[in-house]
Amino acid sequence: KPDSMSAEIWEKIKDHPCYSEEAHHYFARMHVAVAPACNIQCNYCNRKYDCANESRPGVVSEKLTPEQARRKVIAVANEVPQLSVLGIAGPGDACYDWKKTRETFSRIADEIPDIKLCLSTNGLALPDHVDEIATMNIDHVTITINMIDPQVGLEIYPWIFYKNRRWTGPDASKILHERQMLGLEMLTTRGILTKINSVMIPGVNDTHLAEVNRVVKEKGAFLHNIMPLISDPAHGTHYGLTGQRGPTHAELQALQAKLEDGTKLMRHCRQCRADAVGLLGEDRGQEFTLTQVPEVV
Ligand code: CLF
Ligand code: SF4
Repeated sequence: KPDSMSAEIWEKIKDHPCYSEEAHHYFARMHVAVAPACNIQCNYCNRKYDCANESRPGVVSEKLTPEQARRKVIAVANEVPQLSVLGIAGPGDACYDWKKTRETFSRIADEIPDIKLCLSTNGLALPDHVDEIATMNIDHVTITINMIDPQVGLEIYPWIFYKNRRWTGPDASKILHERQMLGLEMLTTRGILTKINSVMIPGVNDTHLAEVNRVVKEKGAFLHNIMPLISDPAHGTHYGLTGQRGPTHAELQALQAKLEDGTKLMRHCRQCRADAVGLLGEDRGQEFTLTQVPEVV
């Protein structure tokens, strides 16, 4: 345990492969793709594929019901002894269809009480569920924050769906930003560890991300994970069509170097699929598709 870290935080991260770089050599995570729908549109996303906020875009995950997810997690837990974390990270937003996320986590926690629960969200619906997140012992939440300035958001988010209507233009980004900040503050207050994911989009938010890093640090974020935009015209995303390129490895490293004094950076993210299984960088998802999982467990 690093000297500067409290015992309580160490307990939470020591076997979480994303929150602890050391842990990722020894502990595995799995994702269950129970969250198909999303309440916002990101220009780097194509809904037919996985949520690119946390997952590698351009792959389609098998969508599961909470009961199917329960079966799958039990099957994996029996085969993969390193399994320590269950995440819900797409293919859409894990907080939008909250009932499904909640039901999935509670069914699984009933049977495997020591598995750590983790979720990833764009943050729009997050403040509505923080109290339940706390009572359900979900100790790790990732919010994707790509901007803190709605003018920057204009180029990333064409619309959001909030309070029964669609919002566009600066209003959309302003509401999203306010909800993300509120959600982050609420999580911090309750001692839930937050990771911020930011998609680095050259010419759109790359220079702005230093400001994002500073603000999320102030608000108590534990880690900041800067993910390179993966833009492939074949994925049919807005950016793919406009020819927006992703950053080079050197550009990503240069940005990370500038942020050395800010929120601690995560540098070992592998941009997993929404149905990934195994150690980071190893994907055993195909060994555990529904047809391979026992009907009743
Ligand atoms: Fe999954 Fe995300 Fe939890 Fe990790 S992944 S929900 S925090 S358990 Fe990890 Fe994968 Fe990177 Fe995500 S390497 S894409 S950061
Ligand atoms: Fe796509 Fe995820 Fe953005 Fe929703 S939050 S539009 S699923 S990338």
